[in-house]
Amino acid sequence: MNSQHSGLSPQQAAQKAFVDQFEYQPQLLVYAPGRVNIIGEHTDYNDGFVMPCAIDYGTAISGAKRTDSLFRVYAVDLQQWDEFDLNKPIEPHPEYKWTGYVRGVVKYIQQKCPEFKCGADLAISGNVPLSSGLSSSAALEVATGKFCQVLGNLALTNVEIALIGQQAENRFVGCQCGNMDQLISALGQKDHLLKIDCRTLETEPTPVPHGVAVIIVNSNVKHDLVDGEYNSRRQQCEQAAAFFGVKALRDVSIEQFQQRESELTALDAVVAKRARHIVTENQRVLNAAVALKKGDLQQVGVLMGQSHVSMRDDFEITVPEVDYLVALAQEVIGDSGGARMTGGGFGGCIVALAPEEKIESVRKKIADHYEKHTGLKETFYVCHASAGVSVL
Ligand code: GAF
Repeated sequence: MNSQHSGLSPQQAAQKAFVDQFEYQPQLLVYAPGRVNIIGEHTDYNDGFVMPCAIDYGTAISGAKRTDSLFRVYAVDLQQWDEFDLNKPIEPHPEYKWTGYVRGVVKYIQQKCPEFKCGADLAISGNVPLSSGLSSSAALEVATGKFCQVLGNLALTNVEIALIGQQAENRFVGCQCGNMDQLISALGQKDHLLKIDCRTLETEPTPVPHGVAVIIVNSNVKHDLVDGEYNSRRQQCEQAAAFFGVKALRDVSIEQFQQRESELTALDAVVAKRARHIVTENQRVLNAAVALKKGDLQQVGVLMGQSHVSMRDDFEITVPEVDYLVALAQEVIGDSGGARMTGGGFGGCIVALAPEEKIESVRKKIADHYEKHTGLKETFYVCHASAGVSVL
């Protein structure tokens, strides 16, 4: 879903397309944002900690209730249609992957709220760059969930909507993702990062420090078709948790890990590296939250740098283009902030926190070198920490 070339906002594009395609007036407009994760990667499905913010790119759904049980869905940016019937078993679409996020959410909403029976017409448009680690899929899931909740007047909280989105992705689409992306899309707060405890679902907002920019640079290495790599990381983490005899790696401290690291390495060196990333990354999130509160950007930058190295060497989810982007950004930012890969990995984006006055020099450094070195053109965004899902 991508409305960015039409010149319209996702909300405007969805509203306009609804009228053009369905030829009557919509009754509801919802919007859910994508996200960027500042620190805490792959820790969510280990019951650990993450610190993302919602971004000012997202997905809008304009729609209206029908009198029958049909769901008719138009994806504005792809110019594709989907149609399914709430009175029949909801199965995956044979061709279009995006439909899984809508169908999956509707299916699990129906399971949780059997009273949800009304069909609907929907026009969907978004501007989250696709396959780049900024959670276009979570934005679509959360927007769909919110749309159904309001349309059906269902007693669902935003947290429940987020968890239904995750369930759709796990069971319907087949990616064993954690809960971070959907939670931040549902719960984001304007101008704040949100530390999330992915086990207890407790959240703690921290303001983005005054004068600090959240910069995102897309390597434009698409991370499509890597669900297998993602799922295998999850399995390796589960193997490590079983070795330590705990429910999830969240329950292993750095000291406990170090005590038994050589034993685990002898058994399976790859699993040991994966576990080392998770155990150290959890601690980095906690440390970063403390440093941010004190306004200690230098320390946040150190932790972001360590996080990147850990993702590159232990979790092995970065690619050379992304490593290069991080190095370029770090060179300019120095100890005034930090940069790291963000998201699931295998391509996608980097995120940097830097004083606003450094934005242009980071942009220039990357523009001068990235394409020459990699043959790919980057996309540069300065984004603003934004509110979560809303009904407009
Ligand atoms: C993807 C997943 F969907 C998230 O749950 C999370 O694991 C992230 O990768 C890595 O931190 O976005």
